[in-house]
Amino acid sequence: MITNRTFTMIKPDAVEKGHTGAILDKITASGFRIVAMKLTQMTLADAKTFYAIHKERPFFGELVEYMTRGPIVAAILEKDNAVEDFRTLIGATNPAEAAEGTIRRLYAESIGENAVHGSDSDENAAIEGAFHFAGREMF
Ligand code: 3AN
Repeated sequence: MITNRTFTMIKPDAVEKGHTGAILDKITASGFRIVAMKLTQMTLADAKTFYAIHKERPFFGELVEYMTRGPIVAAILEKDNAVEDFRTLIGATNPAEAAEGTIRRLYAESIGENAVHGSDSDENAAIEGAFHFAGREMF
């Protein structure tokens, strides 16, 4: 198991608003190396699979609709302690509670449309990275 990698998505709201460059700049300036990256759009089936863990939650329909409405930037990132350090960099799920200077505080609108995803464990980072990228797309 690779433990120094995490998976992120710059979500449709942030891509739509033109924040992609600023967010990538903050990520690389914080010491993360981009291992894999692409602009892509999830299908309904993709989003339902990716967020299957949330399928019983009341916001599931809204989440799937939002995540499929436009392109996202998917990326695998590498850094020591990547999962935890990236969660710190993006801030709390609810941008109103996210710390000053975090990506969600700077660029997210709401708990539903919160600009970026960050894996919550090494295990999920590996699963989520493999969901979006083939081995030959990782560098
Ligand atoms: P995080 O993205 O911080 O790990 P999760 O895994 O609890 O948060 O939630 C996954 C995604 O589901 C969030 N990024 C957000 O888009 C959406 N979400 C979470 N909680 C809510 C909520 N209470 N209402 C609407 N959408 C939510």
